[in-house]
Amino acid sequence: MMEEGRKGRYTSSERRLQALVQHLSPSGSSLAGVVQMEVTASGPVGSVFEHVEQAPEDPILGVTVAYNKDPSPIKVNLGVGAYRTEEGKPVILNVVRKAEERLLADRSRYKEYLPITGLADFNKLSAKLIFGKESPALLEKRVATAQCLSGTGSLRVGAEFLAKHYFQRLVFLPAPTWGNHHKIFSNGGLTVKTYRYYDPRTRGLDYQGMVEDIRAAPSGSLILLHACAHNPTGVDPTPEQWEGLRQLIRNKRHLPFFDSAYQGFASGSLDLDALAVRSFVADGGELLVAQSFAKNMGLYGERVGSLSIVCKKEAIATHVESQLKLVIRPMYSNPPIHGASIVATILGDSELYAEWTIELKAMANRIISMRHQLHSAIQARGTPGDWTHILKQIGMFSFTGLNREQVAFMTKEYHIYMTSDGRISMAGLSSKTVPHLADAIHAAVTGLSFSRQ
Ligand code: PLA
Repeated sequence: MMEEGRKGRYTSSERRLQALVQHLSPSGSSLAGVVQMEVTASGPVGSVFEHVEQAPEDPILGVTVAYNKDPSPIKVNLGVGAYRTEEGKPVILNVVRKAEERLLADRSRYKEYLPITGLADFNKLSAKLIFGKESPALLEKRVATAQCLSGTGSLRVGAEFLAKHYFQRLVFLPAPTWGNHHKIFSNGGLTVKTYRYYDPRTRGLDYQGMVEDIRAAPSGSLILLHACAHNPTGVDPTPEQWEGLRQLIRNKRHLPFFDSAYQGFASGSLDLDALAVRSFVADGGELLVAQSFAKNMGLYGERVGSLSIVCKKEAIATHVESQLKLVIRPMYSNPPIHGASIVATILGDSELYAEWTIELKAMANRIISMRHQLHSAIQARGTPGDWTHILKQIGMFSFTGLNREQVAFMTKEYHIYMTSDGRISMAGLSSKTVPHLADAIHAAVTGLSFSRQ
């Protein structure tokens, strides 16, 4: 009764604030006093978001934010892994243009909602690309595939599905790994741990450490593996090491989750880059794969990718797919249509497919040639240290070994932007910018101010 009486004396904005205070401090010692102090005739004083702190920029995408603010004409962005031409320009593949022209000309197409799991043709073709035409899992129809929002969205949907339906909540990530993995998996409801992966002394794989950690993980753990072109290190297991890992993971009854963000970018061959995944499918065991078409088709902003879950039987895959829909529907309802239509057009047409593989190989080759040019330029300057890892590393990135201070120096003095762990995107480099980068590396390593001309 007394509450009712008090309520009647407050204006609606006072009541809203009262509800907020109640929400923030349910025990609300002197509620009426607080409300009176905080409210004026014109409404509440200050912002209800006053306590919200400034968040740091993303460690990778924030590099581009800083780069964009720099007015220097010599600046170079080697932060995010985005392919650039020799002229330093972003590129749209010719096959993508052709596919888009076809889509535009086809008047029978609509912009209706896609089903929750996306474009059916895209899903079939995407799964075929990673598993191979003759894949037993595909022939036996025991793969559930959902089109998701690029690689990130596919990982996130996979994480949430596992948190809901898998008995083990532990996911082991390589140390180091793509920084976003940690947040994707913990936000998806899993507990994140790491396994040893990279040895800074050898600048290679710590295979022994990796095996020990995966062996020591509780049976049934989720093991996140980069299908190829490990980010950020550029270090992949050899085929023999993959075989050892496969046996270990299967013996321990762990569940592998592959992140395939660079198929075709490592070797230039789509099939070679899928070998690790295919070897795990060939043994008949279960696994998950997140695919991205951001890099290999240059469809970064189209957000096109897929999650495939390989199951033991067709009926199980059907159930799994039905549950994926329950994860996706309240998250973003259904995926966008345009990017998936481009990919389906290219993968479904033998001529376009053949042309794509040529363009993809050209991108991979340009990256490899940047490795050689950078290595030679560093050699030519007599920079101390062994730089052969620049040649040996695979994929879009080079994990240079430069430390945080050296990176900060290169950004400040040479306007070269890269992630603070010393990773550089080789795909952002060109013949014109290689000498500038080599000068900066030389200066950072020797502590000298090398000529910038
Ligand atoms: N997985 C790995 C290993 C990646 O490196 C990236 C992208 C993704 C997934 C996700 O890509 P997508 O969602 O765009 O398909 N890594 C980039 C970009 C290229 C980024 O950080 O978002 C990178 O610079 O590391």
